[in-house]
Amino acid sequence: MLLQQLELRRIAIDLVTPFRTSFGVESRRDILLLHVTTDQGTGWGECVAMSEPAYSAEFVNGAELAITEHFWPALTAGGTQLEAADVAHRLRRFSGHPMSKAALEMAVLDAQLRAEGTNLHAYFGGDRDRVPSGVSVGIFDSLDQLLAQVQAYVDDGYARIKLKIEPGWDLEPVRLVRELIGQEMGLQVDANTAYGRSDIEYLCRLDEFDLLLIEQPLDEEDILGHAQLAAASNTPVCLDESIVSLQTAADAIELGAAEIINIKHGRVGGYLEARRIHDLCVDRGIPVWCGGMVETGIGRAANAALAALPGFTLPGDISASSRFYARDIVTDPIVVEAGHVAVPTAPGLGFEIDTEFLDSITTARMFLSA
Ligand code: SMG
Ligand code: MG
Repeated sequence: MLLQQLELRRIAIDLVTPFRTSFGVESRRDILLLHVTTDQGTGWGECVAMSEPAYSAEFVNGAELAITEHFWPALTAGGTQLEAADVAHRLRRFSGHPMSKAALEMAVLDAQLRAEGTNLHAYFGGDRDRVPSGVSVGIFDSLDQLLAQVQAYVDDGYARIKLKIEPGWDLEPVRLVRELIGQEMGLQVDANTAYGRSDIEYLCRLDEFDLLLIEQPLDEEDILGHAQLAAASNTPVCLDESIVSLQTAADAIELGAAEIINIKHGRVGGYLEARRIHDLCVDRGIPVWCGGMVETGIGRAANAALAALPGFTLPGDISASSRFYARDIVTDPIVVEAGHVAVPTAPGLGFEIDTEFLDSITTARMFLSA
């Protein structure tokens, strides 16, 4: 395909309820969408960078700059033909910014699949037409509020619960939620790097709650600390923030720091690298699951297609669009039925844009030509 134009579109979209994690609280998202025009049609990508550089070093204003000043010029230089599989290679000399690179690859991939009359589910070759849906539950001001929210998600039919934890909000919330949902339902926790190596003994006290996993308790760089926790605790240690590439995944597994991996395309630079990490984990016997970055229907559709691959043996953070948004920017938002979401089969990444609503929440548009 020949790239012709890139539209960068910023949208402002309210969350149905504030989402609090150990690194901050968000009530409204400022999202960068990409719409690429090629000689064979157009495609959409969603950049998962947040407003602040807190989950990772990337943030939405920085992503826009990286794409406009560096990545789009590099992709279009020379006007040569390219496919989605070439994007990461062409951007390889630039360090960092995986979410910005991933968004570009995603837009090109959407255009390519639409042009070929196929979709991401077929492209990946996932063997399921629906995937189990888990929900990520933020930190609350009170335990009563938490329990009411968890009960509502259980009533919505979610297949497993993930609780955000931080020092001061860990053993007690987990104990009460385990009591509420019973022993059978899948329960896991995510600390988003809020603990240190000196907390390893304390974190082992989570073992009594029979959790599916503990996600990223320590710093992104603290691979050794995660290996020490994995050796000390019965709860499987899962890495999120630490896994930024196929190489870091391979090393963390080898070092005993990753007993489970959360795969997010944005964190690793694209869906194609995400797929390679899946394949590696299948080879090494490491279970994976699909993470979420509070995506709109664009990213949610693509995540469901990724999660249909056979190595995704744990429920993903692929909740219904309504978990975060009263109205989605696609006409066919992800819904949860009997604890599962259907893998989209619409052309491309698997969604159609609700243009009228999208326009109504658009705050800025910029057009770059090749
Ligand atoms: O999309 O369901 C979702 C969000 C899942 O908790 C979630 N994501 O660390 O896994 C994680 C967080 C990162 C984003 S929190 C603002
Ligand atoms: Mg996480």
